[in-house]
Amino acid sequence: MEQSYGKLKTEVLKNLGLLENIANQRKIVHLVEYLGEVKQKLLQGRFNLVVLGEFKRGKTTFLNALLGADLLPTAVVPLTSIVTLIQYGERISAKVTFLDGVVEETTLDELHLYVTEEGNPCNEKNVKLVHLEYPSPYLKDGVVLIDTPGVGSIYQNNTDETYNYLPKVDAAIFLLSSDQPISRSELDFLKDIGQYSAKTFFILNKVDYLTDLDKKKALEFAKKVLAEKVGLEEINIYSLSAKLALDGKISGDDEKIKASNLPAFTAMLEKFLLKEKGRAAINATCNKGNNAAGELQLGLELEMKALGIPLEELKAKIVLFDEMVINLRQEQEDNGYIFQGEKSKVYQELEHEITVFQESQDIMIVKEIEQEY
Ligand SMILES: Nc1nc2c(ncn2[C@@H]2O[C@H](COP(=O)(O)OP(=O)(O)OP(=O)(O)O)[C@@H](O)[C@H]2O)c(=O)[nH]1
Ligand SMILES: [Mg+2]
Repeated sequence: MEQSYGKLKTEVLKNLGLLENIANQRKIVHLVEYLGEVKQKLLQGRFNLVVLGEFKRGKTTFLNALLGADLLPTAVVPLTSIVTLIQYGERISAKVTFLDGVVEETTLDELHLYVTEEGNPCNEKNVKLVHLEYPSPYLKDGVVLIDTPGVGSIYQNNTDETYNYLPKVDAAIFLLSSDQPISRSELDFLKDIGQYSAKTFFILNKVDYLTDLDKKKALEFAKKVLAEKVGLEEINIYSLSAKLALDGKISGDDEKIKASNLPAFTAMLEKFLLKEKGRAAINATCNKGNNAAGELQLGLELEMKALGIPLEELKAKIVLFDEMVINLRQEQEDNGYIFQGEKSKVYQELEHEITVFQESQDIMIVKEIEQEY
């Protein structure tokens, strides 16, 4: 198993290298960078587990609950505006990377000044990413937990931030909310995620709002819609309350944690990270390679088409030109005949006039000679 994983990894890295070469030759800088990053990620064994969903589904609260601390800011209004990466570190630290490449240390207390719509409206501070380090067992072995801005809110910049990050997703945790039935836009978003993510986990959050009967109905509805509209049969949707789980973890209340149903999800996640992460990483890398290959192919096709258009036009022009030459020759010939005809007509008339003139002159000369003699 380990050997076949190693072989697969080598094969995938080789193919990514081939794509990188093509992108390099064709000077497609963003693809060269992207493929380089994808290769590095596979080589270093990093795994991007990204929390995704529409705005206010409880993504950030869920991440806090998973890590057992109030790390990232949450609110009732659309809030997260910047992608935040959480990696393993023995001590807690936070760094802000700006769009110009400058990196600054910050504190958890000041995070809201960079990663929220309130503290950093429309990203006026030009933040690219925020990196946190935190000593959680979920983050061992290269797992990077990533919080993203919710899509679909009035803040288009938040939707764009998350969409721009999709190509880096290896696996996704997709949050739905039990107080709002799954929507058309959530289904569209899921299809987009599917292009990159090797595995998507589903959470139906905020079930503390519902009675057991309503919880069952909400779950059945979400499953039915995902099966019918996205073709996702046999999926597990974990219904839980991130808020209750976070409260329970912070206060050390095991009853609350149990009632939140978070343990059912974490048990599955731990198993996945232990046993299936390697395969998922390879699959996700193949998805990324396929997408890059698709982009390269599209570019080549467009270029070939662009080259083909003048060729076609040129051929048509040559045909037209040949026709024009034939027409001109014909016209020239016709004109030649007309010209010849006109010329002899003029000659004839001239000859006639000269003859008449000569005759009249002859008569006059004869008359003059007769008068003299
Ligand atoms: N009742 C209840 N409220 C929750 C739960 N999870 C989150 N919330 C609340 O929902 C609101 C939104 O939570 P956030 O974690 O900020 O949601 P988000 O998806 O990160 O929001 P954006 O980053 O703006 O997209 C907050 O007021 C949370 O306290 C839950 O399980 N139950
Ligand atoms: Mg958030």
